[in-house]
Amino acid sequence: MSEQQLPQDFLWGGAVAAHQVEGGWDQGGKGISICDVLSGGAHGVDRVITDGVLPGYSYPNHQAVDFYSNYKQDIALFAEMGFKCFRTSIAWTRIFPDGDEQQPNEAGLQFYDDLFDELLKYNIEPVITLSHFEMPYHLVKEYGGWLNRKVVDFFVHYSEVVMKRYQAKVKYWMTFNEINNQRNWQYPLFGYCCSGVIFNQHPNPEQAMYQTLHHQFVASAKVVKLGHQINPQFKIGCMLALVPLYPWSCHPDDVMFAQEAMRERHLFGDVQLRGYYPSYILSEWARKGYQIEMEADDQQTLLEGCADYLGFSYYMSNAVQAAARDNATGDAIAGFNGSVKNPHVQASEWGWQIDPVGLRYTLNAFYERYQKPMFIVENGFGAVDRVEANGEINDDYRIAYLQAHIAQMKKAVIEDGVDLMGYTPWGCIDCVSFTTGQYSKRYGFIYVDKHDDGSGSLARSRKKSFAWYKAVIASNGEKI
Ligand code: BGP
Repeated sequence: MSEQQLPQDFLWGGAVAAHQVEGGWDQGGKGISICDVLSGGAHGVDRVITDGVLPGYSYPNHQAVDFYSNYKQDIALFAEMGFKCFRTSIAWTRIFPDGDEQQPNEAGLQFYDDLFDELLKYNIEPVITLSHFEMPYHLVKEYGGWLNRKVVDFFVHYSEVVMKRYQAKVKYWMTFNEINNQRNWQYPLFGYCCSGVIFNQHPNPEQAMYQTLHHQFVASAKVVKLGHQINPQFKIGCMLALVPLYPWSCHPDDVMFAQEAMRERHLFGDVQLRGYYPSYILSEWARKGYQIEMEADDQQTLLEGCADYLGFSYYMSNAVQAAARDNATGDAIAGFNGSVKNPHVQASEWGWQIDPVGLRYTLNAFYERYQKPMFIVENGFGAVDRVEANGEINDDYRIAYLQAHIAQMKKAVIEDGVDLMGYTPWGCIDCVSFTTGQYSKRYGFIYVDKHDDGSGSLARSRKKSFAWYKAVIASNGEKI
C-alpha cells in the first residue's frame, strides 16, 4: 500500500436493511415483524406504532422496493458499480416467524442462501446485520420485547442457526444496528424498533431502557463468542449511530456538558468493545436508584464477547449547550437534550446537519478510544430526487455530500492512520426511509419508481451518482 492510498482490500459497497428493501412481508413463511406494523409517515408527521390493522394507514414495509423478488437484478447493478461488499440484514421473522420456535423456517433460510450465492457470484462480500430495527411482533406481544430476559435466548438461538448455516458464505457480521438509539427513549420509534418496548408507557422508562439494553449487551456478547467458535475467521462487529456532539462554546460548562453528552455514545462502545460497564454509568444508576437485573455470570459474558470492530453510521454532527440542558428538541436524531443549531454548517431538508469534517473527527476519536478496526457502514444524503423529462436524475447534491465525506475519510486513514475496513453508503438503492416511513426521502445510486402514495412501477434506473460512485470504486478512492 502506498502511503497515499487506501488499502487495496478496502471494502467499498453499499448498505440497506431487510425491512426497508425486501417487501414480501408475508411470503415464504415469514412472520410479522415490528416494522410490518409501523405506518407510513408524511412530511413532518411521525410514523405511528400500530397493531398492524389501523384503518386508513399504509404499511410501506410490506412491499418496500420488492428486493425479495428483484434481488438478482439489483445485485447485477451493484456489481456493475464494482461493489466489493454489500451490507444488509437478515429478517429474523423469515427464519423464526414468531421468534420462539425451536425449528427454523427452511424457506427463509433458503432465501438468504440464494441471496448470498448471488452476491458471491460477483465476488461481493455479504456484510450482515443480525438485528436491524426489527424483531418478531409475537415476541413483543407475548413477551414484552427485550425487557424480557427470555428474548436473549431466542436471539442467540436465531443467531446460532444463521451463523452455522452461512458460515462458509458470510464472514462479516454485526449484532444490533444503532443499538445506542434506544438511549433516545423519549422518541418512541427508535426505542420501539431497537427493543420492542414503548418506554414512555413504562412507569420508570429510563430504568426499563437500561434493562433492555443489558439484555441486548449480553445477547450480543454471547453471539460474538459463539460466532468465533463456529468460525474463527468471522469478524463480528457492534454498530453505533455516531453523532459527534461539539461543545457550543469554549466555556468550560459547555465543554463538560458535551463530554457528558458523549457518554450516550461511549457507553455502547465501552460495553461492547471493552467488555464492562464504565464507572460513569454505574455512578448514574446508583445516583438515580436504578436496579438493573443481572445474572451472576453476565459480567464474564460481556468480557468474553467483545466485538471485533466498530461498525457505525455517520450522517451529521450536533452542537450542545449547557444552558439548554433541559431542552429536548424532540427530533428523531438530533434529539439530545441541549442540542442547538450549529451556525457553521448547513442542514438537509430534514434538519440533519452536514459536516464532513465531523466524520474525520469521529473516526479519530473512536479509533483512539478503542484501538479496534472501524467500518463506516452507513453515510449518505437523503433528498427528494427529480426525474427529468429525458429520464435523467441529476443528483449532484448527493455526489457533493459523498465526495466531501470520502475526502475526510481518506484523511483519517491516510494522514491519521485510522484502521478502517470499508465504506458502505446507506440506501445504495432507494428504499423506505426509516424515520419518515416515506419513499421520497431517497439515498440511492439506483432510483426506484415508487412513491409515497404507493404508486410506481418499481422500475430501477441509474442516477448520475451511479457512474460517479463506480469511478470512485474503480480508482480505490483516488478519483472522487
Ligand atoms: C439509520 C438507520 C437506517 C436508515 C438511516 C437513514 O438510522 O440505521 O435504517 O434508514 O438511518 O435514516 P432515514 O431513512 O430515516 O433517513
